Amino acid sequence: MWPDEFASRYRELGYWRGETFGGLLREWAGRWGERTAVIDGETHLSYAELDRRADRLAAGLHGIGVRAGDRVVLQLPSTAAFFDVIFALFRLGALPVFALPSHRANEIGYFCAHSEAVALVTTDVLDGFDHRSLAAVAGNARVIIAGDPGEHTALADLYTDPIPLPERDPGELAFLQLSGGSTGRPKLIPRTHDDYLYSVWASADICGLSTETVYLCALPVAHNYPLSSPGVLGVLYAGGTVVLCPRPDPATAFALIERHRVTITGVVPPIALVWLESARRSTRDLSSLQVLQVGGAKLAEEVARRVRPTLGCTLQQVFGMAEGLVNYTRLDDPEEVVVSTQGRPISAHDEVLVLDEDGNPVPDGETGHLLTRGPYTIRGYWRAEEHNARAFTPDGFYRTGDIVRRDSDGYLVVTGRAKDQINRGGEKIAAEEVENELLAHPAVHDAAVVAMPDRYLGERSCAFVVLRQGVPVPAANTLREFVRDRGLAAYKVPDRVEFLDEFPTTAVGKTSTNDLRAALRARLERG
Ligand code: OOB
Repeated sequence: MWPDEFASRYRELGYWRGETFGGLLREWAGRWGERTAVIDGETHLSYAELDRRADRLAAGLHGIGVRAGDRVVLQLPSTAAFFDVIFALFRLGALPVFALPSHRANEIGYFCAHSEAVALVTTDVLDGFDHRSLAAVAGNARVIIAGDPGEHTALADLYTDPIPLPERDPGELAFLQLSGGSTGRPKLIPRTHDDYLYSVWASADICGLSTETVYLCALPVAHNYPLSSPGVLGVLYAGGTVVLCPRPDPATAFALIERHRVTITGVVPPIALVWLESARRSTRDLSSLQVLQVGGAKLAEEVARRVRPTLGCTLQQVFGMAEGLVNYTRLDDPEEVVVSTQGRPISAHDEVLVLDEDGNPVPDGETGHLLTRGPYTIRGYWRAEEHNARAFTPDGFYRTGDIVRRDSDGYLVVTGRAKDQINRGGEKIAAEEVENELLAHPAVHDAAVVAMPDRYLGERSCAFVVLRQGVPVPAANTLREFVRDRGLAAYKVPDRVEFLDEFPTTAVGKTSTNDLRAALRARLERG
């Protein structure tokens, strides 16, 4: 949490407005009552209905023992139920832990255990996977299912007559987000009402949202980007309409854009690429679209240049992180800035440092490590003291692990990454987490996971493996299956597995991932 002097400054500046999510929904319902807040298929929910549903579900969750400060692991796709649950929890003061639909037993089990969750809210069957099976790893958490509950508690049965609940304190935690991570398990990111809401309303301003906004939520809603940059929460703040999109393929997304006259949406670079290809052949009317946001991973300049000519809308690059700092190109920036930079910070009080290897600031225009501190960037992960000592400087700057260049106007260009992470089309993979799973295989002596360049996703993952002596050699696919069977999300399963007799080492004897990446490049070039 922020030191007092910073907290008071952010309040005095008017960034932290003393609002809470639960309180705001009440205000919105008063102001925009019957306007449509959320569209999920044929279901249209007004602001007033959202407010009533949150009250009824809060009462039901209270009835089964969910209390202020409790953690609830939440794994829902982009559906209306997601909104009911988050606002019900906000009203109770209980903290959602935002898991993604692609997470499996490994991740969900860890989130439940580490957060000491009292409940796991998930769905029934999605993309062929039965999420009810995750009950096996929920530990003491009560399992609540949106959909057919099987032997578990049905979310639908929890809506009951509202009970009086005390207002929450804007300075307290609202929820826990997940970090993309670079070391071991994903870290939990504690966000308060005050700090997160600042990023939400300031983003809504920057993106020009209003009651006329129709936002297509094309990415999984629980991720920080579609949630708050400006995302669904920004749209609700502005009194607009959120259209939920079950899948981001062009057929599904374009049909929704046409039907609901969508004005703005946000995607990751691989989806932007597919949309640009399809838009040329599509007969859908996409003329309502004013802004296409692209972020989560680096957008190639060549692709960026195609957005306006192909879709006839403004591109907005978004370079953000669940830990806080979000950069946007502005809607009135010159095209050159929009296509060639990843934007500048939301706030005049986002402090940005670009440092060389020795920790000294580099001049504008030169690349260095990005560190940041500010009114909506956390000062530490949740219950991770040891890791925090490395991930944050003593004076509270977050080491993002990104390598950037800053120009004289404060715009950032992301040029690389210092963290052991693979950015697979916006989905982040911590190398160490996958290495640990590979190391559990009896034939594996050592493992190192690195990024390999990919035309479509930007990066894919490659696992280098040294086998134990004298064991039968497993097939690459056997190792991939092994990791999957250990309950790791599919996007973390190595795309490629390479066997080596030993790992190249650095001068001090550590595995040299640089050499591994070079070896991989050479192999890929040879074909
Ligand atoms: C967003 O959040 P996370 O937490 O999944 O990932 C953050 C990391 C950044 O540190 C950076 O390495 C990478 O993702 N990243 C980008 C990027 N946007 C994110 N790298 C290059 N260019 C970009 N435009 O990904 C996120 C959170 C809020 C808004 C947007 C994205």
